[in-house]
Amino acid sequence: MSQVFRMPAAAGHVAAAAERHTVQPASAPEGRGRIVAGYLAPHPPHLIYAENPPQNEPRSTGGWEVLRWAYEEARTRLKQRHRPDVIIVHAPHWITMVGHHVNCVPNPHGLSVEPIFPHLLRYRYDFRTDVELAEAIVDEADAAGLVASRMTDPGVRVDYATIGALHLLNPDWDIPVVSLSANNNPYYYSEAGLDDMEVLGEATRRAIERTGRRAVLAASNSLSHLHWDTEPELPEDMAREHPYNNHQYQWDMRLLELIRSGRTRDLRTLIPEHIEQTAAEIKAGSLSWMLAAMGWPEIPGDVLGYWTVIGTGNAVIEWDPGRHG
Ligand code: 2X7
Ligand code: FE2
Repeated sequence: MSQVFRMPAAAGHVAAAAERHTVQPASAPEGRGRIVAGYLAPHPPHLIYAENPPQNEPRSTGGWEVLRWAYEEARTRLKQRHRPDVIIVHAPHWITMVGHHVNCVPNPHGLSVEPIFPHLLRYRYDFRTDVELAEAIVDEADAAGLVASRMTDPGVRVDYATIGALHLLNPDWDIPVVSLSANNNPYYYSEAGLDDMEVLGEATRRAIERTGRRAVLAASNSLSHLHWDTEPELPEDMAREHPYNNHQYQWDMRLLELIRSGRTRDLRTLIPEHIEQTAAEIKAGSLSWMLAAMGWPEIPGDVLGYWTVIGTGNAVIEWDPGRHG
């Protein structure tokens, strides 16, 4: 079924893409390009709301501290250890019906409003895109037979899952960004779309290598995804925050145990089952994209924190090949 959105790479098609590659100058030295770290970086709007940054209009009294402290640690590592040229994010709420889109707008800016929780997230964003890398990812994905497009509309309104992960990883917004859409395929064809994410991940890695970037990848996904349909009067009332049910929690723990012990091959097998059992948001493919780009490394993921947000499971996790490789 995933073939609906993935054409076999015909010889002429590949040659055309290869020709495009040769005419594109790479501004960074060849051979320097690599993925310096990957993060599972969930985006519930509650986390930004709880931080009270100047970009967000609503005010809070805090909440969800364990996840926010995990992000604090991720930010320190990102700035002090990884020092990336670019953060590449794949996010499930920029939904594209046909193929994979990459934001190639040089300076997206505007107001991002969470449609279900507008009282929590009305966020003014203004950031720089690494356009050369963004275009290289489109070319590589295209050459691999995926349906891939450049988003070039300067008025593009950036979704809250992209903004959420990027703000929480780097609230200074002083590192260029590449943002990828989530093709809706998995939501129609169960986990069939995850195959595409493997191809997109590998294409992303090739583009990083070709353009010579030091890249951090961010998979903007929650884990288990059943959630409450009513909200407390005070949204950050932590007396009301707990897993949706024990089944969801136990399945998240199964996944995290494999991640913590570096059993990535087993993790790859478990992901579709975890999705089935918990309606997990990783169904949108961000985690599979990221780990495929990193070559499904058999190294432990460092779980910096796990907690629930309106009952959904959320973990901030770092994979650092430099530390374990
Ligand atoms: O998008 C989300 C999410 N993934 C989890 C929890 C709450 C709201 O929004
Ligand atoms: Fe979400």
